Amino acid sequence: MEQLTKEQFIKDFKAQLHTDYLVDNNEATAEEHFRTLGKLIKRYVMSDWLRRRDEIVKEQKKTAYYFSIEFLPGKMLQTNLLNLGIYDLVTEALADINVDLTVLVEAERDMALGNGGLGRLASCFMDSLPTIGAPGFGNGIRYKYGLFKQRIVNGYQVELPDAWLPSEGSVWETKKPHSAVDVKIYGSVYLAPQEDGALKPIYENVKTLHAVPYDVIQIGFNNGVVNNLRLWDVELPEKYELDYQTLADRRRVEDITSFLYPDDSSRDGQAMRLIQEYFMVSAGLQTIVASYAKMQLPMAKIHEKVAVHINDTHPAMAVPELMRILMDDYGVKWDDAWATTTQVMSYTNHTVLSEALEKWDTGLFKEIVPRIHQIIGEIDRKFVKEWAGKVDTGIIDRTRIVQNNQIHMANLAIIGGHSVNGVAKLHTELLIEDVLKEFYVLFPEKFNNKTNGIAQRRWSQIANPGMSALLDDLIGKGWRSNIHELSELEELLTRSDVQTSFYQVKQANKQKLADYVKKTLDIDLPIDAIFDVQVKRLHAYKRQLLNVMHIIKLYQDLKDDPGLEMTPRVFIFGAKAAPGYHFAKSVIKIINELANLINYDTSLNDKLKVVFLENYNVSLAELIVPAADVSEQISTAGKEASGTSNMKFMMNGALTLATLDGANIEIKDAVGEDNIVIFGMDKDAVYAHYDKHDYNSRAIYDSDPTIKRVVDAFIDGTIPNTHYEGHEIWDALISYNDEYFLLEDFTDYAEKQAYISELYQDKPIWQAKVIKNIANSGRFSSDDTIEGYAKDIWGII
Ligand code: T68
Repeated sequence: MEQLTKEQFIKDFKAQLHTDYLVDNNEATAEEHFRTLGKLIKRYVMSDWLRRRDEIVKEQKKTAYYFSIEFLPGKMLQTNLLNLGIYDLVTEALADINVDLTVLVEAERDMALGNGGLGRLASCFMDSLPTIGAPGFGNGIRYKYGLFKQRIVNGYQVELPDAWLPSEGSVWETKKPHSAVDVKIYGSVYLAPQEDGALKPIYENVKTLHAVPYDVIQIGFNNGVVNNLRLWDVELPEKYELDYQTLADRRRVEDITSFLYPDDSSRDGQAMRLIQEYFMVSAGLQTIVASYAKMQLPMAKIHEKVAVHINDTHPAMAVPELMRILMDDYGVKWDDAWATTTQVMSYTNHTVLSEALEKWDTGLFKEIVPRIHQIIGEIDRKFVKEWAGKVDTGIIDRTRIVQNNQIHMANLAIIGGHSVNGVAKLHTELLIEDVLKEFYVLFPEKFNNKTNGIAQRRWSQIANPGMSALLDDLIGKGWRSNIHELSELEELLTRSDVQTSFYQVKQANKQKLADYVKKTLDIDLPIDAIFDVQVKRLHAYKRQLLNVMHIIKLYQDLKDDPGLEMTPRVFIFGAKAAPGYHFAKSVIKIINELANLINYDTSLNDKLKVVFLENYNVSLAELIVPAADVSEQISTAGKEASGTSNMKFMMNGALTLATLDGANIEIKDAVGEDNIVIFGMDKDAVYAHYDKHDYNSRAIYDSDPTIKRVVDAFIDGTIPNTHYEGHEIWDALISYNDEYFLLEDFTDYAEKQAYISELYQDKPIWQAKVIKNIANSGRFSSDDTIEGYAKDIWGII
C-alpha cells in the first residue's frame, strides 16, 4: 500500500463512516467503527491484491491451493494492521479522535470455522504463505455457524450455535459471483460410447448446487503481498430452481454450508458431511482447472502450474474429482490424467488414532457422488492390478482404497498423490513404522516430515505486547521480522535485571487473566501462584484427567495437613468436548465440580485454585497463553501428532511439562532437557505394553495406596454434586484397564509437579529457563514450516 499519514487515515476513516453509516465519529458504535476500519484496510490493500492476481496470471506462476474443511483464524483486525505495517499509526490516529482500538478489537467476532489444532494450523499457514511471498491460496467452506459456543451450566457443557457471520457478511471477504460454479450431486451416471471410442458420462436426475466463492484477504507481513482464502457458499441455482420446490428442499441445500461438524476425532456419519467435502473440492478444482485452461498449456501438464494440498483426508475426493474434470470436461485420457493428478496432489496426516481415519460406505458414495464412486472404483482396480505379483497380496488387501464396502480416504489420498507428511518427527516415524507402514513399503519416496509451526507474530507481538516491548529493549526490533533473532537472548539468560523484567511482564499478564477470571467467574486468583495451564480439545488421549488426578492428590494432601508448605497453584483449563463424546463431557463436569469444591474451601488458604474457562477459542488463547507459567502437554506418548499450543506457550515463556510426544520432543531438543520437564512413558514403553498385552491398571490401583485414594475420590463422594460421571471415570481407569496409561504415568507426573513447585521458588533458575525457552522458540515459526511445504512438496518457490 501507499505511504499513509495519520491525517490521511483520519480523513479516510471519517469519510468511510459517513458513507456506510451516515454517522459522525462520536456517535458510531464499536461495531460500526470496527467494520469501517476493516473496510479501509481492504481498500488500502486492494491494489496489492489485484497486482498479486495479475502477476500470478501474467507470469504463469505455479500456485499451491491448500484445501481444508477447517480454518480457524480467530480475529483478523490486529493481524491485518500489523502485517500492513500501520498498527501504531492507526492506534495513535484513532486515539486522536477518541476511539480506542482495543474496543474495536473486542467488537470483532472470532471466525471459528475449525475445531482445533488442524484448523488453527491451516490459518497459521494462511498468514505465513503471503509472508514468505509464496503463491499459495486457501480453499474451504464459508460456514454460517462456526464451532459451537460453549457455556457451562451447573458444571455441564452446553452447546450454543455460533452465529458469527453478520447479515452484511464478514468485513474481510469479497463475494465473487462471477466466479461461481455448479456442483452436481445425486442422480445416476452412465458412460455412453462415442464415435471415436471414448466414453462420455451421461448424468440423469442430478441435483445442481450453485457454489459462490467469497475471497478473504490474507496479508503478508510488511511485503505488499496479498493472497486469498477462498471460502465457498452454496446458493440455489436459478436455472434449476424447479428442482427445489419446497421450503424443505431449499433448506436442505442451504444447510450444506450452514455448520461446521463439531468433531475433532472421528467422522460424523452424516451424508451432509460427505456433501460438504465434495462441494468444496469440486467447486475449488473446477475454478483452478478453468484458470489453468486460460493459460492454453497442455492439460496433461497441469502439475507444472498447480499444486493441491489435501489437509487431512476430508478433501481427499480432490483426487477423483480432478480425474473427472480432466477426463470428462477436458477430454484427457485416463493414463495422462492419472500421471498429472498424482503430481498435483499431496496429503498431510494429522492423527494416528485409527478411529479418526475417515472411511465411508461405498453405498453412500454411489448415491451422492456416483461419478466419483465410479472413478474411485477404477483407481482401486488399477492399483490392485499394478501391484499384483509384486508384493504380498496381504499388503494390497490392506492398502487398497475399497475394502469391505468402505472407501478409505487416507488410502485414496496416499495412492492419488506424490507426498504424505506427518506433522512432527515422531509422528512421521510412527506413520512410517506403524500406521502407514505398508504404504511405506509401496511408496517410500512419498513420505516426509513437516513439523508444525505457529504464526509467531500473532502469538508474540499481538498476544503479548508487554513481552514484545521488552524484547525490543533487550535485542532491538529485528526479531519482529526475523524471529530467529530471539536467540540473541541466549546471552542474557542469567542477567538478573533481565530476569526481573521478564518476571514483571509475566506477572502483568497473569494479572490481566486474573481480572478476566474475576469478571467472568468471580474467582480471585493469586498471581504469585504458579499458573498451570492445559487448554486444548477435551480428549481421553490428551489426558486432562491425569491433571485432575494430580489436583485431587494436592487437595487430599492439604486436607490431611492444612499447614503443608506448598507453592500456591492455579490450575487453568479450557476445553471443548465434541457434543457426542460422552466421556469427555463427564471430565468437564468433574473439573467444574472439583473447582467448586476447592475454590470455596477456605481451609486451603488460597494454595489451590481451579478454573475452567468456558468457550476456549483463539481469542481466549491470546489472553491465556502469555499468562502461563506451566504448559501441560501430557498426552500418552505416541498419540498427539504434534500439538501447537506447546509452541505458543514456550514462545511466551512457560515451562513445558510434557511426555515425549509429538513436537514436545523437538521442543526438548531446542531448549535442552534441563529447560523442560519430561515425565512418563515414552512411545517405546507404550508400544511395549501393546505388544505384550501386559498392562494392568487394577494391579497398580491395588498396590499403590496414593493412587487408590485418588481414583476412589471419583466415586466416594469427595467431589460433590456429581452423578454418574465419577463412576464412568472410575470404570474407564479400573474396569476397562485405563486405555491411556494414566495410572502408570501418575507417580512420575506427580513427582515432576513437585519438582516444578520447588523450582518456581528459585527465581533466578526459573527465569533463566523461561528466557531459554523464549530464545529458542524461533524454530517453530510457521513461516519456516510453510517454506518447507512450498519448496519440497509443492515446488512453488
Ligand atoms: C490435530 N488434529 C492434532 N483434528 O491432534 C494435533 N479431526 O496433534 C496437531 O498439532 C494438529 O492437528 C495440527 O497438525 C486435529 O485438530 C481435528 O480437528 C479434526 C477435525 C475433524 C475431523 C478430525
